[in-house]
Amino acid sequence: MGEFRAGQVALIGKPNVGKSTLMNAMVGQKVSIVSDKPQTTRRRIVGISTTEDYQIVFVDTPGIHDAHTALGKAMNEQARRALAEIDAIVFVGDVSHHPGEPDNQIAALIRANRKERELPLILCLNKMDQLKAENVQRNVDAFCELLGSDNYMLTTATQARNIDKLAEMIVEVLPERHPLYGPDELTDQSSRFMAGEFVREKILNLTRQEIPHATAVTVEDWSEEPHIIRVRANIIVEKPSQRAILIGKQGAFIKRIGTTARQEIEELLGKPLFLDLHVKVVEDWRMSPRILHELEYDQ
Ligand SMILES: Nc1nc2c(ncn2[C@@H]2O[C@H](COP(=O)(O)OP(=O)(O)O)[C@@H](O)[C@H]2O)c(=O)[nH]1
Ligand SMILES: [Mg+2]
Repeated sequence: MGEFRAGQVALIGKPNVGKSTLMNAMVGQKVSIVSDKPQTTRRRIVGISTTEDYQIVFVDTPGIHDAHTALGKAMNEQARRALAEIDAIVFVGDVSHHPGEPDNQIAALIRANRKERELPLILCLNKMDQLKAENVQRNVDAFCELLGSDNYMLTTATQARNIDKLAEMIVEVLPERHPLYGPDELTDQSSRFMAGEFVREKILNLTRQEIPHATAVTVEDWSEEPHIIRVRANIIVEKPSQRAILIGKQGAFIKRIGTTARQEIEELLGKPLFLDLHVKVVEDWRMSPRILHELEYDQ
């Protein structure tokens, strides 16, 4: 057996290809929230997979996209910064489709970055479960050509298929090094931040297009008592009409959000939780550097 290997790996790919799902499968627990809405991941999230032989630190980045708002700018900045500190790049693509324009843009960014620094590149061709047999060769070849590498693995992140094989490919290119995090650490996010994210995930998954982009969650109070954790959080929206939708008839909708989020946060923390949710209207919060700072989206 060789020396211990450890390093940071950036997951790069257009929105919705399964980067967060892949990271959670690698870590073995949900550390990055998942939805079918683009731009779910708003800040850099770290997920850690440690065995006796290696530690892979995955960096799940917000996708690069047009920055019209302060939130968009902060997300792009984080994606770029993530690239500066890493030991390898895992490009994630949706192999059930032929690569399109967003993939081209990301490939160009990766090519430019590798010109400055020869970083190892691994292609994770995900959503293999939705890949039609007659398209396999065509799509796989197109991704390999686009990225200039045939170092790829076909995966189904939702079923953890070939995740172990992908991990082996990653470990092969990591430097021999001591672990960067303790053996039990799964993420560098605070429990407080994760609790807010879980609430946001439920909103993303229970509402339609307009609401998700207009929503943020801030944790206002966090007190740990011997047998229970008490949390008060604000759900921030941009308009009174959005507030009305989230609250629902006689508070039924927000109750549903609270119940499903609470169960997941309790699982994460291993302790009962009292979750007190409020909905607040803050016009144009996505333009406000102060609120983005409060949300930790600029860190
Ligand atoms: N069919 C299928 N769906 C997947 C797979 N991986 C992720 N998804 C789904 O794709 C959507 C986006 O996933 P997410 O991890 O949030 O993508 P991200 O934006 O790249 O982080 C979610 O609805 C996932 O459940 C996969 O391997 N197969
Ligand atoms: Mg994501």
